[in-house]
Amino acid sequence: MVGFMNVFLRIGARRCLALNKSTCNRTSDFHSSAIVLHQHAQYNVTIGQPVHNTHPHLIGPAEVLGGIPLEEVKRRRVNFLHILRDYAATQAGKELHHIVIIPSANKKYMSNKIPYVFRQNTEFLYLSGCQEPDSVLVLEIGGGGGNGASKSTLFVRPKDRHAEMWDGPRTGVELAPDVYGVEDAQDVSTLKDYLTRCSFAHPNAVFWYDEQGSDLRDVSKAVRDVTNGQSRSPNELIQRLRVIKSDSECELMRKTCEIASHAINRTMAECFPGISEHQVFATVDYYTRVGGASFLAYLPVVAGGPNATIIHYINNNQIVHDGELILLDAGCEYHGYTSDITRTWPVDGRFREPHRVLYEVLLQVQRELLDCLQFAGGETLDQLFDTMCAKIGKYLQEIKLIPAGLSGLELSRAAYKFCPHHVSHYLGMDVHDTPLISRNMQLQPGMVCTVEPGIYIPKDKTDVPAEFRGIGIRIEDDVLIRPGKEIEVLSKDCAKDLQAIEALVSGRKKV
Ligand SMILES: [Mn+2]
Repeated sequence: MVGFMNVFLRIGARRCLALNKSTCNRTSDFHSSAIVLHQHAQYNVTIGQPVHNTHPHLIGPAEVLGGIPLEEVKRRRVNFLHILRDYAATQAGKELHHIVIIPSANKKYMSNKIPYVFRQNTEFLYLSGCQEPDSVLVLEIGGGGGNGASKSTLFVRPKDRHAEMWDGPRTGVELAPDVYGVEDAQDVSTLKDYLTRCSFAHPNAVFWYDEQGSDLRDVSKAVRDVTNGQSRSPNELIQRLRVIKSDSECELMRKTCEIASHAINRTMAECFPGISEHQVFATVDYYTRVGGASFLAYLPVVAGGPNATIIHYINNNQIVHDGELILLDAGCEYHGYTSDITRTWPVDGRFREPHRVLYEVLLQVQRELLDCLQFAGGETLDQLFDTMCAKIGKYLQEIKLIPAGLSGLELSRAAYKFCPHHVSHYLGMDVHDTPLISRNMQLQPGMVCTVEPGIYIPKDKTDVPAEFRGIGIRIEDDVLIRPGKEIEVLSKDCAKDLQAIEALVSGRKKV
């Protein structure tokens, strides 16, 4: 079958060359993409990012990014323009032309000519599938009562033999329409001229551009010059799409959570009294990458003993002693999708009494919160937060860490002092995903969120018994909301209950 496809593609490629070239390039169905990419693989041309021909172990056939078909990215653009049209229809001047300019990220440097790991701008990657820096996606819809034509143009860096010798291949203007399924591609240096022509052709056009979030200064300046500073960010509209994950995105979320869960299990199993937080960091980093992740999704929190009471502790340079807990908050990025998991365990594999008491309370709260997503009390993330405060309040009263007399809002306020952060955020391509989507929004199938209650008791909190001071615990899982109020705990493989953790860390159970 594969052989047959190759022959078919080779013949197809020749026929394609014989046709009018622009017609061929602009036919953006899967077959023409495969033909053109195949043709270039034959001539040993490489694209500016992994594609199926050059990296079949990473990118499947018909995919533009690992796990994401090109057709899906094209559909995202169509869906975004629908959202924009619907939005425009509710506004004055609904006949207007809309021009949306979405910049890529640029390379960032740690010191002279030494780059940081490149990470693409999420909104740009979501709508273009393009991993290259210094590129811009321009999406347009015409006026005409919301039924006007639409167009997608990708502005990319041109081919440049010298630059490519140093920094690797670029896709270039000619191949970009086939690789990314856009209608047109242009040299990024011509963007300003293009926008100027648009503004002449449509004097009342509405320009959408997120200047604050843009790394591309030249593009920001061009947009400002052309629009007189009159542009508005499209990100909220894009995030309305991004917050609901497609089936392929859910599959990637499953995988990234699975990789991180197993990496954290192995990290627990390799712990011993006297280990440094730094070594725990290295261990979880190692196992996520070996598991297939690109890198950790954020600087992990590796906090031994009382360091765990500092919520964003990232120094990760202390020794963890016998009898102390370790809090590890880590997640990875797999084909652009992130996990975010926290576990807390005794470094020597045995929960001491105050640790056990607090851990059982928090685990009970965390389990009940997962149920709330399915039944009641977790209709929105903000509601889940209120529920968390009430539940932590109730259970901490039971173990006498909060005065018995408190109730209602007073009790929740007292609980908030033990857990001064939100219980959840959306999760996806970014760790704190779709931040412009309110946490007051009704949860819907396809959303992914974290559930992460914690209890933190600083060493100097003198109004609780001494044995509880200096303890910080958080338990965080990643959850996919499914149809019919079902949930799928994506991080379910990560050891969580007391016995499982003790068995794993003490070596009684092998990973
Ligand atoms: Mn989180």
